[in-house]
Amino acid sequence: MFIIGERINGMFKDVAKAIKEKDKAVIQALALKQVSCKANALDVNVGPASANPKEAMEWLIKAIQEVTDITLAIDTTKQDVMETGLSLCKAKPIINSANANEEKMKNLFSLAKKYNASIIGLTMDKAGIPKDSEGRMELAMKLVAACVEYGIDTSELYLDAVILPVNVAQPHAKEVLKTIRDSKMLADPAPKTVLGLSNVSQGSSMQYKNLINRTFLTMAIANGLDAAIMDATDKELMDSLITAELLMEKQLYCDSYLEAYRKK
Ligand code: THG
Repeated sequence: MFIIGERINGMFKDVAKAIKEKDKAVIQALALKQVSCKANALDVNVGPASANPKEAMEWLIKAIQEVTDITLAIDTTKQDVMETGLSLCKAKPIINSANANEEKMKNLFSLAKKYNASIIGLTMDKAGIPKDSEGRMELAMKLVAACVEYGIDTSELYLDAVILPVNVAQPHAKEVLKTIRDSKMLADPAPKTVLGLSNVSQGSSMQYKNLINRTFLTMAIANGLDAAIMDATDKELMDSLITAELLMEKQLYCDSYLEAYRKK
């Protein structure tokens, strides 16, 4: 599993405050903690309330790269913020995200080519998120076609079937799982699959959020999920991930497999 740490996101109060007060230490500690918990990349999102998102993105990336050269997933809906972010990355970046809207695909697949970036493609368009896997697959096909059109290897595409909060969109979870399974057949090499895992528990009762996240992650891994934007610092979530991968024969069994994974 390719783990993209979700914590550097202005949606979180501590991050929003650190951006506002230009408190680098808070961001750098979050970056290092996620890396030590085995994140393979870090999502970077200035959050909805940022007054100057371009400046905030630049500040975040510079702060992070003072302490680690890890892969960054630039998480923004704004084209200029995206390009600023991509231009600053030391490692090969990830665009988070494109969707199946024509204009958006044109802009973001061009940027992926220009910056040699991987690209997350959401199975949504101007009409929103389809209610079933068939609708999601139609949009996934458009994203795969855009790879071909812009000369991007289909293995660089991470299809995101967009999981919605289970408390308000319960029928979607099983459709997302089916989309993950079916996505593999769209191209050779197969596109990868990713989820913004914590969406699934947003708005659910606090006492069940972590349980919902780790149960859904386990199910998604059983259906072939390749990557997740998730809380790598959640120990029980990581234990579930490692165990699910073990049972899918993605890790070699040994009696102390959790410790062995963390030592790698
Ligand atoms: N797909 C892609 N990118 C994404 C998402 C996605 N980026 C953003 C988001 N979704 C993934 N990141 C998060 C981060 C936090 C939460 C959900 C998704 C979250 N936070 C808690 C809440 O809102 O209840 C806690 C917030 C807090 O503690 O303040 O749920 O789907 N490609």
